Parts: sequence; structure tokens; C-alpha cells
Amino acid sequence: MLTYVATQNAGKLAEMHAIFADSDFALRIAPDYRAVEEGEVSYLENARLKARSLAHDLRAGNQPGAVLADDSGIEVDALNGRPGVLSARYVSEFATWGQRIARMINELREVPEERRTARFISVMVVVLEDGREFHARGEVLGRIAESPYGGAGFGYDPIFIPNGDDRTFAELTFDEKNQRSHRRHAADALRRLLA
Ligand code: ITT
Repeated sequence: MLTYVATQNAGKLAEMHAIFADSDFALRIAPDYRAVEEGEVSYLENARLKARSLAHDLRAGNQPGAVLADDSGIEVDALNGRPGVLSARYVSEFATWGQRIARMINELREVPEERRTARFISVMVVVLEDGREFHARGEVLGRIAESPYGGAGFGYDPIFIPNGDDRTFAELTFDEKNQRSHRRHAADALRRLLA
């Protein structure tokens, strides 16, 4: 099924390509995808906004194809679940990743290891060609490192250590991250739903 991905995040796009590689979804980039104004309420609402916006533009141009969107974030227990839905806007929409990671490490500087628990969440929405929509959620539990490690991945990967490992997501290989990430779990759930 020809499926356009509604994202401007190259890291996400690469992961989604790999995760859906052996599925019925033939993912394509959507060169005309324009970022939408995201809300502050839920991942689902934001993923729907992205998917519906691109689906609308494709239909307006008489282009066939389904649309897939991901909205994701990191929730830190010691920060009462922040930054969550606002993860891309933590510090500010225009901050660098160095600044966001430095702020998070600073916010958690007094927090001992056992209370540095966190989770990554991904909610994916697919809009099929006939307009039907499906969504699924995935999460991965872990904790926030005391300093950044590793050069792979993107975003918060250098400070997220998944449970069962002592390496950050940025120290895992691309394939290792894709086998256990929130995005993998959301994609698997979506595929089960559509099967
Ligand atoms: P699109 O909306 O265009 O897809 P975005 O980067 O704005 O791209 P989100 O609105 O879903 O994406 O924001 C998610 C934020 O959480 C963003 O800052 C990501 O870098 C971060 N994030 C999500 N998944 C991540 C992952 O696997 N590793 C590291 N950071 C991640």
C-alpha cells in the first residue's frame, strides 16, 4: 500500500522506513508536507492533525495513497511527565538539541538514579485512501542518564537508557533501537490492527 509519511523529522522518517520495510506499507516521503501547528493536548490529536493535513493535500491534488503520521515524546516521572507532548518545544521551539539535553540534565541534577525513570511514547495514525483512520500507541520504558552518551539516533536519544540495557539509545545501532523502540511497538500494534 503506497503510503506517504507526514513528517519533517529525518530521524523519524529513517526509522519508520526500516520498521515498515517488511510490511504491506510501501513508505514514501511526502516532499510537499508542510508542518502543522501542533496542539498541547495529546499525541493522538497531533498525529491526526499531521495525517489529515497531508491526506487533504494529496486528495486536493488527486494523488492516490495512504498517509502515516507519528507524534511522539519523552515523559520523565520526576518532572511529572514533562515534556511529553511538548517534547519538540522543550526549552523553546528554536532551541538546539544541546540546549534541550543540557536543560533536562540540569532539571534532574538532584534526582538519584532510581527516580530518573522515563518513557518514550509514539502514537501513529494512518489515514487510508478511502478515508478510514486507525491509530496505535507504543512505549518504551527507561531512565535518563546523568550525561549524554553516543552519537547515533536523534533528539533525546543520548540521554535515554532503555530498561534492560546500560547503553543509551544513541549508543545502540540503528537496528537495535528499531527492534525495541516506542516507534517499533506502535508500528507493530498498527499492523496487527490492520491485519
Ligand atoms: P514531525 O512533527 O514533523 O513528525 P517533530 O520532530 O516535530 O517531527 P514531534 O512533534 O512528534 O516530532 O515531536 C517529538 C519530539 O520528541 C521531538 O523533539 C523528537 O526529537 C523527540 N523524540 C521522539 N521520538 C524520539 C526518539 O526515538 N529519540 C529521540 N527523541 C525522540
